[in-house]
Amino acid sequence: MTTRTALTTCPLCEATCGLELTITDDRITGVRGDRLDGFSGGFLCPKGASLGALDADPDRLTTPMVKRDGGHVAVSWAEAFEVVQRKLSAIIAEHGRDAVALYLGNPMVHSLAGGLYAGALRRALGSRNVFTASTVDQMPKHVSSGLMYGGIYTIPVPDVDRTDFLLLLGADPYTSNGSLWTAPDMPKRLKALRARGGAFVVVDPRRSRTAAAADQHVPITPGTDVFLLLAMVNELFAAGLVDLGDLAPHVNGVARVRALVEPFTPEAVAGKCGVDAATIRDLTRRFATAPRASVYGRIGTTTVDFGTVASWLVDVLNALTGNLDRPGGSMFPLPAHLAKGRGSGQGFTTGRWHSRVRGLPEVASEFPAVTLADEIETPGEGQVRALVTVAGNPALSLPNSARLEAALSTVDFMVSVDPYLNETTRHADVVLPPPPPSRRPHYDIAFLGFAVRNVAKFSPPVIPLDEGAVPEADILLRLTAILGGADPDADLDALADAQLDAALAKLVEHPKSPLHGRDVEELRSELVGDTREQRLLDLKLRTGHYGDWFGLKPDGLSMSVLLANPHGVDLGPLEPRLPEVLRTPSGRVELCPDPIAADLPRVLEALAERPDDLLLVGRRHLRSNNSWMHNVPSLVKGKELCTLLVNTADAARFGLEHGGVAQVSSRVGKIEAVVEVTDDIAGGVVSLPHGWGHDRPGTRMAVATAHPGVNVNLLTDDLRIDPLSGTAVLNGVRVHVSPAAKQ
Ligand SMILES: Nc1nc2c(c(=O)[nH]1)N[C@H]1C(S)=C(S)[C@@H](COP(=O)(O)OP(=O)(O)OC[C@H]3O[C@@H](n4cnc5c(=O)[nH]c(N)nc54)[C@H](O)[C@@H]3O)O[C@H]1N2
Ligand SMILES: Nc1nc2c(c(=O)[nH]1)N[C@H]1C(S)=C(S)[C@@H](COP(=O)(O)OP(=O)(O)OC[C@H]3O[C@@H](n4cnc5c(=O)[nH]c(N)nc54)[C@H](O)[C@@H]3O)O[C@H]1N2
Ligand code: SF4
Ligand SMILES: [Mo]
Repeated sequence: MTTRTALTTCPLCEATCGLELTITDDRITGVRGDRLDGFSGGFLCPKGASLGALDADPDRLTTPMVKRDGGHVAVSWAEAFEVVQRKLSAIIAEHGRDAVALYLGNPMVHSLAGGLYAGALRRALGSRNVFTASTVDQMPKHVSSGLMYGGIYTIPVPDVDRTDFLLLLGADPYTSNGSLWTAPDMPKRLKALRARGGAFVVVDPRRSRTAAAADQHVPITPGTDVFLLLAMVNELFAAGLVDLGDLAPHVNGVARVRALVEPFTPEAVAGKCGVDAATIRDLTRRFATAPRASVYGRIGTTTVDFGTVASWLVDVLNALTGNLDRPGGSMFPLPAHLAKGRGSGQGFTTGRWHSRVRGLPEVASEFPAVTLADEIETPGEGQVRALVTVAGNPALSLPNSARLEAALSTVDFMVSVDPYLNETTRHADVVLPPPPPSRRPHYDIAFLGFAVRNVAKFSPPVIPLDEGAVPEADILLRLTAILGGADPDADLDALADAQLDAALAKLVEHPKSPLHGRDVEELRSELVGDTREQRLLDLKLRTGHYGDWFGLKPDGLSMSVLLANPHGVDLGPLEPRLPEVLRTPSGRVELCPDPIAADLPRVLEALAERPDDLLLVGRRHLRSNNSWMHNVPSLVKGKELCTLLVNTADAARFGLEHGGVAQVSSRVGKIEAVVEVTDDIAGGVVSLPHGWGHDRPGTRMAVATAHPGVNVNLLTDDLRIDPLSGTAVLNGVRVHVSPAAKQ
């Protein structure tokens, strides 16, 4: 038995914590926060602490599986890829590329392989039927950023370490550890904000852990943040609090915004959102007069009826108070794998094509996930007959999941890249399992772009790949090759080199590039790394903003520098990036984009509608991670996590008892859930977490099956979306509750 320690980066959420692992032989036997990681400072949450158990989960698949006689059996990789190639190419040959749909799930953005190779997979597939978890999550923020700044990833993050006043809407970072806002140890950062005399306020229908720690908790009617934010902007103008400061020369559309928000006075919205006019005025004044302030909205502001308008208003408030792009406000990170921009560009549009069945617009080259079932169910030319899922569990994570599951069981062929046989992959004809976290490298392509400091860190695999295992990068590349028409055993090195060469060719051919005129093959030979992922990342690092440009900037960043600094490299605090970061045709921030202005009449109409009697919202738990970590015993033991939160008065009104069982019904379905009576939730609101419902046959997750919980997405409605982004309405779902009939 040999024991050693190794450093890694936790890939489980957006916080990117550094971990120090104890490794005994080929198992993780201990996990501690890495105190020398300058960014995370030793922080560790229960999910990170259970990385060893997750990594060694006996239910994790170690070989590909194919469906035979209704069950799944292990096969070799060669056989699995041969089946995939044969089936997919036949379907494409007969029905065209749109007949194959792709669903990319959340862990794709937490893996280096996904960050580097998912794009090529999408392109090789060449189908319009691409779906991702973004349209049950953050797509409204991409759309508002695309329209305002020209780039969908140009999302400002609260500069939490330097701000004086933070307004958080529909987010519970004490539990989620932040989202589109990478800041490990959020509790410590928020405490530090208060300790230096600042304040933070939480708007949430539930007294979340973050709300409980805040200076002020403002309960709100679900789905109505848009009205609160409109009234705050209205009040900024009315009270003469608008002051763009240094931002003014970079912003178009202020007068138009003023006209648009005119009807939404604090008095006009108070009844609708359940926040009184005096509180709205007070919040606005404190926000506008704080030396440095930032407003941030997350799940409770995106997965709602007016998600895009609310996401836009968040940035409008920051801009009108001069807090956009300044220290202590909301700022644009500059990660190491990217270069600076040029200050203008093509801008962003949606609806370049539309979905076949519901005619929904394409957004960021994908369709709303809510319409995947439509496209599978509806016959005709272009019908989806095959499905590729990568790191997704749509059977639990998409609205109206009963309908979706029924649709999944009808596709002609389905292949899933996933380590588990779960609610989704049980439908797959072929399952291709990636190696566990300990066997793969990590550099956070997605979330370092939303980090509150510019940092860079590469973590090599801490345990060598098991005999016969295939790295996820290779699984994705091989699928890419197959979809591109290659044999199932095509040479991946050639494919990966071609990708590197294409990227290098752009640089050597560009007259303004420092690498202009250099030799592609020679540059490729200088790339450092044991794997193709690492070498591709090296290319991005060396040609990024801080890069060494292949020796032209000897002090610059490269894979070699990151390998020599396993606790990470600090690249400094966020710096103002306007106008360089912009890609709008005007070269300015478009504060009032036309598509958003065009959605305002819908908001005004909704203002007049009567509030609903009872609305369902979601929540997250520190020990749970969407749908897929319920197979780790330490994370599910103890008190039941999947409960229906009901306010005391509502419990009396509906005849519900603490610990009893309620029946909850909506337009699309009916479930039964254990009741937790608490005044942490506002009257007229009930809450159920998502990701549960592990009671389906044909899965292989023993622990999860013993703690099934119920699937809230049997209640959420696939017909309700935010039209600008196609994002599902998962919060503010109309429901009825009653005591369940006694068994
Ligand atoms: N009602 C309701 N529904 C929601 C939400 C909500 O708040 N309320 N939240 C939504 C949000 S924000 C999100 S992001 C989505 C998530 O939706 P999805 O991305 O569809 O689902 P996850 O639960 O994240 O499941 C991830 C899948 O990836 C697999 N996996 C884990 N690690 C890896 C890996 O390294 N490689 C591969 N290939 N696979 C891996 C897991 O086994 C699992 O099957 O759910 C959404 N659904
Ligand atoms: N522990 C843990 N961490 C996670 C995840 C997880 O499942 N577990 N999932 C990860 C993922 S994929 C994501 S996207 C992020 C999400 O990160 P967050 O958005 O911070 O996540 P939530 O904890 O769902 O917080 C949403 C809050 O919005 C409130 N809410 C619901 N409806 C409304 C509304 O209409 N208005 C307002 N103002 N509030 C509302 C809910 O009560 C809840 O407290 O978390 C990530 N981190
Ligand atoms: S907060 Fe997120 S990144 Fe940090 S240990 Fe927990 S799961 Fe991992
Ligand atoms: Mo998410």
